[in-house]
Amino acid sequence: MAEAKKAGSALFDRLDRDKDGTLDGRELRGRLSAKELAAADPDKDGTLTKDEYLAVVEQRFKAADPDNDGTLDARELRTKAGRALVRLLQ
Ligand SMILES: [Ca+2]
Ligand SMILES: [Ca+2]
Ligand SMILES: [Ca+2]
Repeated sequence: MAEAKKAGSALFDRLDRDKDGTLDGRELRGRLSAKELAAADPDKDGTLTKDEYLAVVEQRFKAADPDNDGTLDARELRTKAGRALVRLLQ
């Protein structure tokens, strides 16, 4: 989980091309659908702060980790939830 968040944090900085501290739909480049973006954006400003983005990473990580041991093994990464997390981190 710590690694997933570190990767998410580094990716966030890379995707935030205008360095305003948020990601808009364009900067996310298809990583989240419009619907997923809306669900991840509680303040409804159409952009994700790093906290909002990492909350999605955490949510997907938990969904992909049914045995709750805080790590994802190869099998867990191949599940639908695991692949959804990987999509978000690359
Ligand atoms: Ca930005
Ligand atoms: Ca927001
Ligand atoms: Ca696990």
